[in-house]
Amino acid sequence: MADDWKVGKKGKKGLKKKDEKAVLVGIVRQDQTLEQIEEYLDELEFLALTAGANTIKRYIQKMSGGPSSKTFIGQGKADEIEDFIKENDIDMVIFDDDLTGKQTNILEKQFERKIIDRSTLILDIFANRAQTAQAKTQVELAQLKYLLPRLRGLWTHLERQRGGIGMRGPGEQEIETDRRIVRDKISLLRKKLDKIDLQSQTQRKNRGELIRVALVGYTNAGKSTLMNTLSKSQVFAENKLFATLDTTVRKVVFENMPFLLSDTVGFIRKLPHHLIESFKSTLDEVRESDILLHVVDISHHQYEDHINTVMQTLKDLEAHDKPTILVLNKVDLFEKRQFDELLEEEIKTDLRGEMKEKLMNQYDCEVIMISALKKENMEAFRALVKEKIIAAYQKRYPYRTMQYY
Ligand SMILES: Nc1nc2c(ncn2[C@@H]2O[C@H](COP(=O)(O)OP(=O)(O)O)[C@@H](O)[C@H]2O)c(=O)[nH]1
Ligand SMILES: [Mg+2]
Repeated sequence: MADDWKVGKKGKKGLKKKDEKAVLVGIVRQDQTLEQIEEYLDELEFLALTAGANTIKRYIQKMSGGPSSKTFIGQGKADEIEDFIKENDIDMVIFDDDLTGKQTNILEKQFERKIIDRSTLILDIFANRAQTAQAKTQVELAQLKYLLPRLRGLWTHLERQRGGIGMRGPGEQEIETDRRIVRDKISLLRKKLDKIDLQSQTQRKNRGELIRVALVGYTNAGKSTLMNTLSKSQVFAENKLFATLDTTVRKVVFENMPFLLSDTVGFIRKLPHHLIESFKSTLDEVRESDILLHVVDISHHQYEDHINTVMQTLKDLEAHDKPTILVLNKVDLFEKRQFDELLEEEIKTDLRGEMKEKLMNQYDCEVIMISALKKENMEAFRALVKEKIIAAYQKRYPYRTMQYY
């Protein structure tokens, strides 16, 4: 059918096969609610879509005793999923949690389909999005680190496939050889990264005395859009997860006051820790900044969860003690969804105020509502950022006459 084919992006790759079909699988643990898992799967579906897969069906399994070490979801559920994917021509099964090598093998063998877990999916998206040598090396390093502890399980799988009389699968020795190859590659990539890091360190040092402001936030919150609005530069912004991997830094001037603004990769719940480790140098931009603008998609019903994930990740990076403005973005969307059209302006203002107050107390930082896309409340936002920058200059150069304001 002609409909099965569409022209690939910009025609570069010629014809692209129709998007792949996926089913999603999540488990509800003892301390979790079904609702929570549904929301997690919403996010997983968005991740799958970003990677090019359409979700056909979701499976949620209650596992009060924790996941099964063999099939993760239990044999009964696995059989049910097997029937569905074989009847419906599904290409892959995506799990919201990370699987062990052993679980992956067992499931792959039963389903005869690609088995993908959350980390693999995120790593795959990152691999596709990486543009610079630095990002590419960082992703490859994370992928190999993820693979290393799973090699044994994967080998067992190969062993079984090859198995037969007189065919003893690979022994410890061969697994060890493979491990060594992966380890060698890891150390090679590390060296390569160190070299690149050194270059970017020098670059950062050369930026001189300007105050550095970093945009941080959950993926898709609107960081790149805000960067574009503030600096009039064209950073790639898209309604997809992880549109931006590489750090972009721009010099911005607010009424004679210059500063550096950086936009970088966003965070997400359960971001594979190897990825954070590998992206440490990209995230140095965040760690070395003077002020954080924590951008939040206020129209997302899980925005508080998002704020907490970002704050935890900042803590992991040891970047949580900086002056921070919580930027509640997409206020246009939020109000379209939450406010009745006929609501009086005064009441709207009150409701906005209440929300701001609540978050201010909850997170103990400045809060402002904006729409980066519709450019709403940008004047107040600029004034607030300017105030923070002046404070940062004063703190850094207490005895100097300021030339900036
Ligand atoms: N309605 C609305 N959409 C926005 C706003 N800011 C960003 N977006 C959209 O949200 C999506 C993600 O934005 P992006 O800047 O790429 O997010 P990032 O991942 O944080 O860099 C894009 O489709 C933007 O157009 C806003 O204030 N209002
Ligand atoms: Mg972005």
